[in-house]
This record gives sequence, C-alpha cells and structure tokens, in this order.
Amino acid sequence: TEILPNFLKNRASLTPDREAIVYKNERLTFKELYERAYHYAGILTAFGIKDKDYVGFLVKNDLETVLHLYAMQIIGAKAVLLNNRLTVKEMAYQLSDANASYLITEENFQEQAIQLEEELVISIFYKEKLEDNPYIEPIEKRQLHLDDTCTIMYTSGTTGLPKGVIQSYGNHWWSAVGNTLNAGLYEKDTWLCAVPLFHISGYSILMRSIIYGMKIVLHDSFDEKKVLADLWKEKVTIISVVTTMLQRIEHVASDRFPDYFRYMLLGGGPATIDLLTRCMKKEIPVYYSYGMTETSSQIVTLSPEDSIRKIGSAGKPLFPAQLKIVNHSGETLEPNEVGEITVCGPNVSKGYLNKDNHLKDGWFFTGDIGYTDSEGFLYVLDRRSDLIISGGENVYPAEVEAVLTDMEGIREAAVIGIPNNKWGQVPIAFVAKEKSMLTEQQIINNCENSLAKYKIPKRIFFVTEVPRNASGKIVRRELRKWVEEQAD
Ligand code: S0N
Ligand code: AMP
Ligand code: MG
Ligand code: MG
Ligand code: MG
Repeated sequence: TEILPNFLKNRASLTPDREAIVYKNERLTFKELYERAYHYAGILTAFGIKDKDYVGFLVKNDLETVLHLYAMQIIGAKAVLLNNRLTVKEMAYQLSDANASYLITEENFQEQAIQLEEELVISIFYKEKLEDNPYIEPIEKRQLHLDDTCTIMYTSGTTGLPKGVIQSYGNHWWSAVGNTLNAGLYEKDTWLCAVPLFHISGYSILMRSIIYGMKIVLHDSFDEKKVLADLWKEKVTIISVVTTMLQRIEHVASDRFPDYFRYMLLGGGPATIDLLTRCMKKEIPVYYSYGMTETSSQIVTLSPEDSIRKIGSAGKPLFPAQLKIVNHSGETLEPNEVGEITVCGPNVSKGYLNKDNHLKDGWFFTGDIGYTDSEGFLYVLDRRSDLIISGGENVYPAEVEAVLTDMEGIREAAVIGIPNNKWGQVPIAFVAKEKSMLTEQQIINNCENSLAKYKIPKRIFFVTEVPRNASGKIVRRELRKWVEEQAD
C-alpha cells in the first residue's frame, strides 16, 4: 500500500507560519495546530487510546473538536463521528457496531454520555477536562498508509440499519486532490466551514486544509448572517453548503459578493433549478455537486462555466473518478438511458465496517437513479432506498417504518417524503393500526426516544392497509400520488 507522510505533521513542516484555522477569536498557524494536536494526542494516549482503537466523537464544531480530531490522526486512531442530532438509542447502536471503547464528548452532551456509559462498555473523555489529565509522549504515526482507516461515518439503507462507511486516508487524500484538480487552488483560498464536522461535508474541509495548506474559518453552527459577515471580514473564498443553507444565504444576501469569493460548494442533495437561477442572477458562483459519505465528499461536479448550459445537471466526475450508468444486469447503458449510477475512484470507500466488500470490480453501486447526456453530464433523477433528504440530513423510510411498526398498536407503516420550502423534503407516515386508540400525536411522541427529530414524521395518516406489490414491497409511489392529489 502507498505511504505518504502524516498530513498534519508534513503541513506544519512545509508552511509552519501560515494561518490554518480561525474560530471565533482564536487563530492558529499550522505549526501551532500541529503542536497543540500533538499535546492532545499525548493526553489521549495516557487516557489509553491507541492506533487500533475506534473512538466515538459526540461533539459540536469548535476549535477543541478540530484539535481532538487531528490528535486521532497523530495517534492513528479511528474517529467514529456521531451525528449529534441522533437519540441515545441511535448513537448506542453505532458505537456498539463500531466496537468503540472510547467516546470523546463535551458538557453539552453530558446527559447523553451518561446514558451511553450505562449501556455500553465505553470510557468517556470530556473535551473540557483535557488539562486535568496526565500526559505521556504519544506514539506518532509519522507515515500514513493510504489503506488505513481514518474515519467512520454511518449511513443507512434499505434495511434501515445504519452501516459504518470506512473512509481511509487514501480516500480523503484523493477526494482533496480531485476537488482541487477541478476547482483549482489559490494562494489566498480560505474555506468557510459551517457544516457539521461529523458529516463528510465538514470533515473533508479539515483534510483539504492540511493537504493544501489552506486556512479554514470554522463556525459552531450555521447562521447565514454570520456567514456573510465572515465572507467580508475573513476574505472567505469558498463555502460548503447544502441546499437549505444556500437558500438562506441567497435570501439575506443584498450586496454583490466580493470579487475574491470563488464559489459555493453545493452538495448533500438535490437543488432546485429555481435556486440555482436565483444564485446566478445574484452572481453567486456555485459548484453544484453529487457526492456521498461513501465517496468521501463530491465525486461529480458542475462547474460555474457550465452552469447555465447544463442547469439541473450535477456535472462530470472529478478527474480521479469515473461514472457509469448500468441496467439491472449490470450492463453499461448509452447516454440518455436511465439506470443506476455507479462510480469508481480512489476516493470511493472500500466498504462498510463488519460487512462484506460491496464493490463490484471496483465500482460502487450508489442505488441512485439517473442518466448522462451525450456530453457525459450526469442528471440524478431518483434517490437510493427512497431516501428523503431534509436540510441535508438523511431520512431512510425503512428506518422510520421499523420504529413505527415496532410500536404497540401499529400493524404496518409506510413513510414518504413530501416537498417542504424550508428543508427541501420532510417525512410523513401512513399507518395501519391494530384495534387501538393511538392518536397521531401519541405516535409522534413515541418516536422521540428512537428517532432524531428530523426523522420523525411531520404528519401521520391512518389507513386500513399499506399499498404493497406482489412481492410485499411497499409501493411508496402510490402514496406520493395520493399526497399530490390532495394538494391539487
Ligand atoms: C440546515 C441546518 C444548518 C439547519 O440547522 P439550524 O438552522 O442550525 O437548526 P437548529 O438551530 O439546530 O435547530 C432548529 C430547528 O430545526 C430543526 N432542524 C435542524 N436541522 C434540521 C434538518 N436538517 N431537517 C429538519 N429539521 C431540522 C431542529 O430539530 C430544530 O427543531 P425544533 O425547533 O423543533 O427543536 C442543519 O440541518 C445542517 O447543518 N444541515 C447540513 C448537514 C450536512 O452537512 N449534510 C451533508 C451530508 N452529506 C455529505 O456530507 C456528502 C456530500 C458532501 O460531501 C458535501 C455536502 C455539502 C457541501 C459540500 C460537500 C462536499 O462534497 O464537500
Ligand atoms: P449522504 O451520504 O448522506 O451524503 O447521502 C448521499 C445521497 O444524497 C446520495 O446517494 C444521493 O441519493 C443524494 N444526493 C447527493 N447529491 C445529490 C444531487 N446532486 N442530486 C440528487 N441527490 C443527491
Ligand atoms: Mg440554529
Ligand atoms: Mg445527505
Ligand atoms: Mg407493532
């Protein structure tokens, strides 16, 4: 396997005095970033964390989080990033699936951490208590094997059970290289991160920073006004956004963007042509992309220069990646024929934790449906496993259906997404009850222990039975049609 020098250590040696990160009133150079992360690595080593360990992260975006994440790279330990909107039940599943023996968290999540400690064999480390702990010299990973696992991020699928996507150092490396071969790298590039570090949308910015030697402006949460303020104050050139965020930015942006601003990297789900057009009118350059946790961020991207001619398309594969549309038998289709989107490239994850390799001759079958036009531009038509995307967060109908069906008094359930102005889509459910008095509100309340808030159906419609095809699969199409008819 290929070997590269440790990214952060190398970066600190190449450009020690360049600014690496700005968070609120704190600023660190790459040298300071490395030295502090190294210190943290020593404390975490004394705490017991070793390179073979899977370490849960239940944290918000801040400088301390970044330092703890980089400390993992110094030790070579694997970070299991938890979406912090999840319930304790959902987090416990992921931590136990990953066999995580440590959880790095913060006082914001104390309540959840205490419950997780009761349920799992796990040692909890609070970021705030760092300096109360002893230090020993860490065993530094001076070299990175590109096959080694760096991070684990969970996604679900048809079964509704989350799977841990294995992202290697090589995946992150090639993702960063692919981005810059496409969009270029400017000396003054400054990337604003207001997306969560627990998603690849956010974590990939950390990787680009140390690989490119590029400054990051980190925000603790998304606030469109603060984004615009820092755009000017910190001379930001690139911002990663999901549709909901771009919509909110576009809505409040009254001034023309400064000339140094290069682009919005828009990903994580579909965008409407209406939004893309509004951005164009305001001269907000957008790289609209198609990507996923399994591809370690964007893999297909539409450049601003093509955005008028190819509006609605997600673009072309990044230089190191390839794209193929296939039919049910796995045969490659011609342009304009609709089939499953498959991708391949060194940024594509080799598989899921504790699962068999899922690549077929190196190709990842995304489950998404689409086609390419005669020039090779990708159009995404439909999403895998009836995936609902709410504000950039994924809601898998099967996962919500399993929770509903598990409930006392519910015989069967079907979940679909309906359009929503704020979030793009939100989930609603169709429920067939057993002889029971359950009300819509009771069902929604009962979901709160098992499902993150954005996954809880906004409405429950009672039906006598759920439409199914001959093989017993839920026909969600029929339900969607019913909803559309109601709206007319
Ligand atoms: C959209 C965000 C920012 C909304 O969060 P906000 O406004 O901060 O809300 P809160 O104050 O926390 O909560 C207020 C109420 O809103 C509810 N809520 C929050 N989020 C959602 C949601 N998504 N859906 C539904 N409801 C939501 C709260 O529950 C609360 O409710 P009440 O008041 O009732 O208690 C936030 O959701 C956000 O950050 N979303 C983005 C997440 C993200 O980054 N997703 C991308 C995942 N995909 C990938 O990473 C792969 C693609 C990729 O790599 C990429 C993606 C984007 C850009 C670049 C790339 C790349 O290729 O590099
Ligand atoms: P995640 O791994 O959470 O980022 O989810 C990735 C999924 O989001 C993909 O498999 C697609 O279903 C969907 N997705 C990402 N980008 C786009 C896009 N440009 N258009 C439509 N769906 C998208
Ligand atoms: Mg908020
Ligand atoms: Mg998503
Ligand atoms: Mg039941």
